[in-house]
Amino acid sequence: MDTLKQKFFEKAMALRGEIKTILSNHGEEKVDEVTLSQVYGGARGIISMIWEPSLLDSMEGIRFRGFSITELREKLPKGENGTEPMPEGLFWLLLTGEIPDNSSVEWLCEEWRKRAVVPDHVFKVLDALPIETHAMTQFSIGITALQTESIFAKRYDEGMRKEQYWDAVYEDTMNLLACVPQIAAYIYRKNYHGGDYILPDNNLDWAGSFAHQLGIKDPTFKSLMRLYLTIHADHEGGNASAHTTHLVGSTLSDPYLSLAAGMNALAGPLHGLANQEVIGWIMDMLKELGTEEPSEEEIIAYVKKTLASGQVVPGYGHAVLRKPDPRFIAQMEFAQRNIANDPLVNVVWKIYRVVPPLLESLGKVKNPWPNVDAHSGALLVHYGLKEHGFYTVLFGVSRAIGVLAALCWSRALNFPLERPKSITTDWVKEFLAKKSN
Ligand code: CMX
Repeated sequence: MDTLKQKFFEKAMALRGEIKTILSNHGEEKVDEVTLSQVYGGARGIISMIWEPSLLDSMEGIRFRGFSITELREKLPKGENGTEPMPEGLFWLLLTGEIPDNSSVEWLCEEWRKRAVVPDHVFKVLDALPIETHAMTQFSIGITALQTESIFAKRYDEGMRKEQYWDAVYEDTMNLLACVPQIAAYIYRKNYHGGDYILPDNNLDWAGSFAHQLGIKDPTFKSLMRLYLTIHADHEGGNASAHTTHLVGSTLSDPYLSLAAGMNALAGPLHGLANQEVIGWIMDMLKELGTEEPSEEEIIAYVKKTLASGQVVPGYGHAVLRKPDPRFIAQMEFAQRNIANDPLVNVVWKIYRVVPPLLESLGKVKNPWPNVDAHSGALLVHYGLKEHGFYTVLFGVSRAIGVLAALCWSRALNFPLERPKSITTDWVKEFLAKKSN
């Protein structure tokens, strides 16, 4: 058994024991009260799931195994030119709760290189799709086509025992994470570069090789990809892509099908697709205003127009956060350090100055601050990745790390089929009538 798998197994078995004790001593303890507004309002804030890898605080933002993004940027092993953390290190952390050393990350890097074998039929399936198929649809189909390789599905068919589920999910997770960058890059090169594919570079780390396969040569873009693929990975379990992967995984659908389902959720404009929407919205604004350097007044007028037409301002607001997203701030710091004079980046910063007070003035928006999607597009455009329709796939490559690490934990902890209770409005009426009698 490899070291990571061994470490994960030991931690998971220890936690399984702790959970057993907690439940036998405190299983009837209440952790939450639920209101009708929450039941009708998208289950906001209802505690209903265990998600070991990360926890979101509405004011502080995400903590991965207790570490903030700022701490991770300091503590995780860094990529080639030493500025940004390597996503491999984050995966190790999410799976074990420990910050890995350089040699552990090098091992993981090599392991994913070895496992990065995408069978030909996956590319054939992608090639068969009409070119106008959205990149996220292609990504989901590519992952689904790769499901032929699922060790979990194969072993389940052969009668695998429940205690062994975690092992098969770990193997599928490692293979999937090794392969998703190649599928994503294939889609990018097929859609936008006439099928001029670039093979992985085995001298590079996971994010560096992905940047190379996309065909963007600037070495700083590799650093950006390390940062990007680290910060988008996980945002606790209740967000739509994480929750969907978790739900589908709980049926013992294998990790390939579970991840594909999660990616379908990420493809929604209120979730991951917002990164595409943001840059489209900014470009439309610049076109309409006829300038690359709009004034704050011009931006305010455009935002008002967006709101008046019944649209949301993409990249702003959040279901949980109530402060500027630390993932936005991390990207802003990256831009300040590397491309502070870029006109589009400066537009993003101007929007950041004017949008929060405008949203606040509506009196209904709970969080007027930017989320992760408000900044990423401008960074990508700067380095030449201008095809907005691909942006959510980048998010998806990163999100795979978090949701698959959590899936390993869910099976190792023997979590059951997820099956919350739903009710009807008639049920609510009867409930209220009984209460008032
Ligand atoms: N622009 C305009 N109105 C907004 C808004 C925004 N950015 N954010 C919230 N609102 C509105 C909502 O549409 C809602 O209006 P109605 O009551 O008329 O329906 C009201 O404010 C209250 O919403 P909320 O409780 O503040 O926000 P929700 O938890 O319901 O929704 C989110 C959160 C992210 C869907 C919402 O803020 C939004 O649509 N933002 C823009 C899209 C976006 O950036 N999504 C990406 C989120 C991050 C991610 O998952 O990747």
